[in-house]
Amino acid sequence: MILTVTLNAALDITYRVPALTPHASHRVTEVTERPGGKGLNVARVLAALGHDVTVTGFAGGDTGRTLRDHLAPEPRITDALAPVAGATRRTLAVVDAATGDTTQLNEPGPAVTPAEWTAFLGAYEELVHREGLAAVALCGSLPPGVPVGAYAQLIRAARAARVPVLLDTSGEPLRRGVAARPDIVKPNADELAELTGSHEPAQATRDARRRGAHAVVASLGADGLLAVTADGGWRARPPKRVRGNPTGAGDSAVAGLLSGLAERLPWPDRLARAVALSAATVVAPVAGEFDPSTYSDLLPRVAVTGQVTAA
Ligand code: TA6
Repeated sequence: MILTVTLNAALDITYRVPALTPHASHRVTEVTERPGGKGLNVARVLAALGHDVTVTGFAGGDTGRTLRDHLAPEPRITDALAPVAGATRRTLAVVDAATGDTTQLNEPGPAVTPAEWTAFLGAYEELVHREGLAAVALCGSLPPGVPVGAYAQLIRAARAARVPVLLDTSGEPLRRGVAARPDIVKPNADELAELTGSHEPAQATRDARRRGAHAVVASLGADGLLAVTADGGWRARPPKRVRGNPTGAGDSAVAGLLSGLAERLPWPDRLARAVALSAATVVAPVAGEFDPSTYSDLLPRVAVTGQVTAA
């Protein structure tokens, strides 16, 4: 079983419009509504790969209820979301059908009270000590009221329970989380530059690892992944560029890394899976889903090459 944590869960709304023009009114041609926030997207991809997943974080209000209703029929996903008095946020992705470009608008999320946070911590402690837990993923932004060092705290609890933990967040929660020594951290190029001050991905990835993470896997968008780990360094590149909606591509990369970890695959195989899943998500219309035929077509063609990792 894999546990994903989405403290700032969301109801992801995707609008498709023929062409997005500033200052114009638009007819929406297609609407989709899915459980979202990064850890929930990761969970749905893991479930599609055949893994059992427990999801936690916060859910509240009508949006929280709708989100949980969407999760209920998923046979491999167990809902362990904690209650919050405020309403779960919505995120809006507007896809321009003409160009394929996506504009993303994310609400801040419900205010979490100190009592709600304390109750969550108790439930999380119990979850990380469950028999058979293979890995924990901590994903996404923090809702208002949750302490900025929250991920560092959750990483320490997972490590104390001897469960591998992956972190995917940004800003100060990422900085503090990395210092708490997660097993894997997966920043994108902007998050990595903000963390280290370096815009050179190879140097920034090594620097992020020196700050405490055991392995750093940087997602470089259409250029694939760059990994620096205790076992070596690798570059994984997709065989071709795919066009589509990149929302959730990073979440699918996380699902690839976690599933590979749970299945004890060597690093190059985990990275190939992460890159192929990520590209197959760009082709799918919404985050948290991927196109299976694109995935199986790309997987054997991802190029994984060793990299020199010395500073
Ligand atoms: O990665 C895509 C996505 O997970 C969307 O589904 C949306 O819910 C959003 O990102 C949440 O990201 P945030 O960083 O605001 O927690």
